[in-house]
Amino acid sequence: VAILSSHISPVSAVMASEKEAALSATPSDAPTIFDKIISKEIPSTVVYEDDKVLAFRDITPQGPVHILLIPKVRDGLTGLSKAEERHIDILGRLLYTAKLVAKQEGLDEGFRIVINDGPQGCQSVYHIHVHLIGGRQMNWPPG
Ligand code: TR5
Repeated sequence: VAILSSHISPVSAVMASEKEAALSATPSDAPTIFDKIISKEIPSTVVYEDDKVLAFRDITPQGPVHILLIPKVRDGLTGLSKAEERHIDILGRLLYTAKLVAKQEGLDEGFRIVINDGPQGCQSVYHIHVHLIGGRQMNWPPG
């Protein structure tokens, strides 16, 4: 436990501040930082890209591998709770791409997929995104 907690303490500190940010984030359909990442106005480490999906490394990784997968066109999908039937294809594509990227990243022992939704789900960026986290043992239940 001592080894574990000393290993995760910096991550916990980041998680605490991210959580505070998320709790204070107001659901909104205003443009987000991800628009600037899609347009490459703000640099990111892209690990996968096609005409519909962009996958890039999270700036505050919660594991050795932490990648965000987003639709290039938000189309009202600020979060999963806003999903409509027209979003079924992109939702499937995000998950399928997460599997491809997990393979590409060598996460052969498993990984965690997370979609935070709304203030109670700790969502901080209102452009739907799938977190792909791996490279360490995950715990359950999540915090
Ligand atoms: O809390 P939710 O589920 O909304 O996840 C938002 C994620 O976006 C968090 O894990 C953040 O660390 C991540 N994030 C935020 C920014 C950012 C980023 N990932 C990559 N690059 C980023 N830039 C350049 N700027 C951010 N504000």
